[in-house]
Amino acid sequence: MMGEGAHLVFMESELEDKEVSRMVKIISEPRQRWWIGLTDKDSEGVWKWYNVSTNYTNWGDGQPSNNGGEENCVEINKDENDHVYWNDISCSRKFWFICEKGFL
Ligand SMILES: [Ca+2]
Ligand SMILES: [Ca+2]
Repeated sequence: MMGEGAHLVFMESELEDKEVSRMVKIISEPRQRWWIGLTDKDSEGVWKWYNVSTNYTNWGDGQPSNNGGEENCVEINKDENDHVYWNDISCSRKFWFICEKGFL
């Protein structure tokens, strides 16, 4: 996952989130899910890009929900209205993923 200096994308600002959302709208089918690099697995409810706390979030309605007490990773997907939002979900799911290179 960390090969070649790439890692799951960190969207640390609205600008970066909008850029990733723009790409997802182009490449994604509706309701197709994509992993991003946000997690609260170290401390429930404390969301971090790998190990850096986040100031910016773009959660969907009712998220993060921590369903079943085990939603510690974050996917993004676009809904039928072409709106891209974040959702916490079990880390064991298998989705496509979005990586970035050259940013930390
Ligand atoms: Ca959680
Ligand atoms: Ca959720």
